[in-house]
Amino acid sequence: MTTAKRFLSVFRGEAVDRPPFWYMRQAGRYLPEYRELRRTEPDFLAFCYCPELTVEAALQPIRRFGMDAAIVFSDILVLCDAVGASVQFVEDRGPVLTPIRTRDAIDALRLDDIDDALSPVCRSISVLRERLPEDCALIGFAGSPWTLAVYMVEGQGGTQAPAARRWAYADPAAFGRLIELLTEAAIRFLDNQIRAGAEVVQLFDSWAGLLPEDQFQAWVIEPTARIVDELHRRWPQVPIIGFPRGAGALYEPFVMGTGVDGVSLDPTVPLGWAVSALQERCVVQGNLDNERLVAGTDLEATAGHILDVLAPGGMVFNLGHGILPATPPAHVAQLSAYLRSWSMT
Ligand code: 1CP
Repeated sequence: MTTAKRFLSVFRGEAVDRPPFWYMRQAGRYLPEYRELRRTEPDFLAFCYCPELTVEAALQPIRRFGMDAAIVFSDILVLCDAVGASVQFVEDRGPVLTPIRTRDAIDALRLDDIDDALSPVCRSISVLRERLPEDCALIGFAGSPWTLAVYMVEGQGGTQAPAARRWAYADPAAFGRLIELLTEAAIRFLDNQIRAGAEVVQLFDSWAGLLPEDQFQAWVIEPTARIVDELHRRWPQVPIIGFPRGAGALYEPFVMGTGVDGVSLDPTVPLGWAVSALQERCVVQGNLDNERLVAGTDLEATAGHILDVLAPGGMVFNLGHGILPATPPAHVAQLSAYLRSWSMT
């Protein structure tokens, strides 16, 4: 069995010899060869729009660790940039955007340019498809509308999103317009990525955990369901993985209400609960704590426990959130060797 088949087989409900694995943020700053490559283009957005560099960045972890899937190297915020929000990545501070707080500011955003603006990402996907080992699946991705709206309204990440949450209560029609625009943008972007060669797509909703139930329904479940419906209609064979990070008990309505084929579990989701509440409806992915991978303690015992509980019902092994810059590559190598040696029997 080839590993591309292994990754895609899981989503078809077929038996596999071992679960496929990849890691969120498997490319990036924890790898010395990435840091060296990044020095050639200090502007991170320009880096994201240069296929020659992004193809190399995406291949680096595959060469070292032999994951069952590569993810195109880009960032969720390229979609904000492409609709006309000004995005800058500031060294040691992260992304900075001009905050969007009025209906006029929303009306100034444009969908017309996104195909052209994001064509380097799709170009990277088609080159990657040629260069990846045949047995390695290729994942495309986009930020979910709620999480992108958080960055656009706040003008930065890493907050409790007070302005976005308040605006959503005060003027749901205007805020809903922003969500709608981002939903359309995500559909077009992911459709283009699949056309270019992405075999699986993941929607990152990194700030889903900030919302109470009714708001989660309106700004996470409904837009995600629209994206999933539209992509399933156009590409019925392409699995869609949702990642509503921090959603807690709302993971269950998320899976039921969106129709995703897979759901990525953050490290706080109890495994037994994931089996009984989620796994009957979709493939689960996760959920080793990324800080444990930095520490490197009990990696095999912890990964083994995740595999024992989740593998029988259909899983993709991953972390509960992205690899951190402080992660020693030797720990990633150790975990990957263990995952490759693990067997269902
Ligand atoms: O200096 C650098 O090299 C920039 C660091 C960096 C990298 C390597 C950023 C800035 N983004 C990325 C790549 C990236 N981002 C990938 C592709 C790499 C891979 O997976 O192998 C992906 C899938 C993302 C997704 C992403 N970007 C998310 C969703 C996942 C998550 O972590 O929750 C989010 C929230 C972002 C925003 C972002 N981009 C970069 C930073 C520092 C941040 C977080 C800022 C914050 O909110 O605090």
